[in-house]
This record gives sequence, structure tokens and C-alpha cells, in this order.
Amino acid sequence: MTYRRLGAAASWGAVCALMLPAAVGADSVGPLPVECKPDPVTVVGTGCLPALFDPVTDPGITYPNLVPDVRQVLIQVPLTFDPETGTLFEGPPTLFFDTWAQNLGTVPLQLTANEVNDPESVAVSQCVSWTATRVCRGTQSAGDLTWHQAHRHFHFTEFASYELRRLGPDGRPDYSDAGLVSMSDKVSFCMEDSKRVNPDALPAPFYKACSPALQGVSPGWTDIYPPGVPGQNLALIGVTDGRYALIIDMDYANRLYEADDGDNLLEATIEISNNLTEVAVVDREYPRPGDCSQGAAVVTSPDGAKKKPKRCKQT
Ligand SMILES: [Ca+2]
Ligand SMILES: [Ca+2]
Repeated sequence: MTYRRLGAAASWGAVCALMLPAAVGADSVGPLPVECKPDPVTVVGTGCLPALFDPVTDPGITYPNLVPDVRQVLIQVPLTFDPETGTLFEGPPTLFFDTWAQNLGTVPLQLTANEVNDPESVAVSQCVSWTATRVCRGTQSAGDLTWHQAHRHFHFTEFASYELRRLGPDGRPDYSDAGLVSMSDKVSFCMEDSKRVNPDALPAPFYKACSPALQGVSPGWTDIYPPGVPGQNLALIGVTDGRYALIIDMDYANRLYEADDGDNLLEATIEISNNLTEVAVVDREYPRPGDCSQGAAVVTSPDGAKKKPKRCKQT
């Protein structure tokens, strides 16, 4: 669906005039109402014409909802090149895994750069209000994009963190210091539509490039970081066969506005076997705030409006 054929300035004025209150005469059009301002951040069409079909019911704040998942796990012994000796040496057995950043909400997660003059580090905004016709009507600052040299594209920073933890006697992750086996650096993501997870979602991907100007995840789609991507691994040092918790904490710094921040922590139980050569996901838990027995922490974003609910994190 497109409305671009009506993009001329004269047409905008004519269309928008139709939306003005009756008390405002045709001779005193005045400034365009918010609904009619051409918005550079649009998914379907531009400007006020799509809003014309939804002019009286302000949708208000509409947020997406990220929910993490992991589907593929494997253990390999990576080879690392030693430049001093010119040889390859074996590292420790390492758990490789994918991360799915699913958008299970009803509106897109969409990020746009505020300024692209300095693309190595760009403040971004998130669309936080969508019309029913998928036009962005409002944005809020939501973090930064930075150039990721290893991946060769722009990433949204502080997006996820990974931990491997031992299980306590109750089968839940041990969040004490002694329970931590391995943890990742802060993981950044370039968001795009990798795979559809809801059969009712739009059949074609919309966010297809890791651009600093526009990236995101459509509703019913997921971004996937596969196991081979840098950062998608945890070293298995001091580990024997058995069950462990792979913990994915998505948007842990709560930079992104979501309809639900309480489902961003995934505790995936994995079973390692056959002398650290085989691994499988055997269970998934999304503990809600208050579910934990190990203590909790409140994560508050720099934007005081976004306070993340209490989580099962280390005290
Ligand atoms: Ca969420
Ligand atoms: Ca969030």
C-alpha cells in the first residue's frame, strides 16, 4: 500500500485541512496538526494521509515487546592463531549458541539515528507511538548505535548479556558468585527481520539492513544471531558433563521501550554430555519479577521513566 502519489505540497495542505476542527475556517489553516506533519520515520507511506484514516482515535503509546530465545547450541574446540609462533592452538571447549530477539508485540521495534554525521557512535530514537496503519507518530531517545568492527556494521549497544551458571539443589540457576561459570562481554546487536515466528505476521521482512538510519524487528518476526557470530559463545572452563543454565538477559540496561519488560530474562537449561562434546536445550524458563529466591535487583535506565522490574540477578 502506498500513498506517495499524493506527496505534492499542495495536496498535503488540502488533505490536512480536512482534519482541522470545524471552528477553524479554510482561510486560517494555521500550523499542521501533529497527525499531518510529514514524518521521516514511516513504514507505510509518508505524512498525514495514512493518519487521515485514523485521525480521531489517537493510538497513544504503543510499544513492541522483545522476548529472547535460544534454539541452537553446540560445543566446539576453537582454534586460535598465535602470531608469535605462527601456529594454531586449541582453546578450551566452548559453548556456541544462537540468540533470537523476537518481537512478540503488535507494533515494530524501530530505531532511527538522530544524527548520522558521526556514524561511529550515533544516538538513536525508538518509535513509541504507531497508528493502526503503521505510521510512526512519536519517538523517544533510546540509546546508541556504534560501529562494530568485527561484524562490519552498526550495532545497538548494551542489548544483551549472557551467562552460564550452575544449577542449585532446586534446579534453578545459582546466582551466587560461586554459581557463575562463564559470562559474556556486553553484547550489541544489529536488528533486522531474520525469520517470521508468527504465521499471522506480514510474510515479507521489512527491516533488512543494519543501517544507522533505520533498523528494527517487525511484529511477529525475530532477529537471529547464529552461533558462529562473534560474541555468541561462552568458554567451558572447569566444566564437566551435566546440566547448566544458559542465561540471556535482553535489553538488560532497559534502553528500549517495551510493552512488557518482565519477560526479557531467559533461563535455558542445557545438558552437556559425552565428555563435553554434545549439548542440548532441555528447558526454558522466563522468571517473572518476584519469582526468584536468590535476591533481586532493580535495573533502572538513564531515562527514569523506564524502570525495569525486579529480576533474578545476583545480589
Ligand atoms: Ca519484553
Ligand atoms: Ca525494555
